[in-house]
Amino acid sequence: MNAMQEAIDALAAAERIAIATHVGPDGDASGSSLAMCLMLRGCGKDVRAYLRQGDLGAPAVMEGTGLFLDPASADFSADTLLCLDCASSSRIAVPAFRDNLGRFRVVNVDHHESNNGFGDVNFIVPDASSTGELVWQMALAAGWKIDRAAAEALWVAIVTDTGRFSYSCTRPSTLECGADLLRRGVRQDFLNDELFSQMDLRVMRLRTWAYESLETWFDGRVATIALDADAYVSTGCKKADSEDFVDIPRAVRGAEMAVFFYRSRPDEGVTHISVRARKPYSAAALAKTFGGGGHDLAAGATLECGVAEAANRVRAALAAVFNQQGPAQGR
Ligand SMILES: [Mn+2]
Repeated sequence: MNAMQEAIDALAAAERIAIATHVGPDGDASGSSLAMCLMLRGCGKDVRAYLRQGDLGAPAVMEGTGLFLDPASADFSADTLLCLDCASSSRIAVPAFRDNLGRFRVVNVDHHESNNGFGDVNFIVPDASSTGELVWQMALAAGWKIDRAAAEALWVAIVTDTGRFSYSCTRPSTLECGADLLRRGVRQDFLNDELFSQMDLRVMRLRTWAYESLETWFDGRVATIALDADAYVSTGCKKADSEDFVDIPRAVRGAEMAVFFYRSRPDEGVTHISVRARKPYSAAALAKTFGGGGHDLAAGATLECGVAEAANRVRAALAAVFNQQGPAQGR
């Protein structure tokens, strides 16, 4: 029997289902969790989905997020635990569940290549665009009713993980999924505007700090930004607010590699780097130099020093790659 059918059967056999996703939930995590909660309730199941309301961010616009329960209130009354978009059990955002997986039948649905198959039933498709697309496939195969609210939750999941159907993970099946969701009444203009075209003023203020810090190295082949704790403190922002800021240096035309240096709290004695690279350069190779990791296109690491020193070290490491010396360009 195939993995998807096994997962469907496990949910069909369940009476009481707890749904959990990863810490720091993104749109795929919250959207696939909400869609599953709505659809399985539609099948008459007793379903509890755990996700802190305060962690939702822009996806809070989805209809039905009031269903999400505080992870601190989670108990062990469910017979089945459905983990969504969760690459490892240590990432589960319900602390009580992490070390007690044995108390449930665990159904693990995910698209992370690194997923170690911690479930009793595992439906893992590494080249799927998103967990949301896998949930949609399950819904069609199982015959679960996808009402507009569920379709919109799946839309949020998929547009988040595919960058609005633009990243390389977008496949023909992803667009077929999008088309099917639109036919179910998804208000894509409203949702996309809420998710992508609006930003808190404090985050926009932090962005201006980031733009101010922009530098290019090696004749513009490397672009960087750097934010120290004072930028976060003075704008009232957190680390999570700057998750996509590496796209700022990456957007500099001619940049083959982009690096974002940041230290988000005054008491943090380290500097994080987020790295992006265009072929044939490898972000992971640079990150590994500093004990980090990731993929060729995107990687990260943490350096045991301040922001300025981190920039010096990274620049020295990149000098070997870009085979050039000399003073910084720009700035
Ligand atoms: Mn995902």
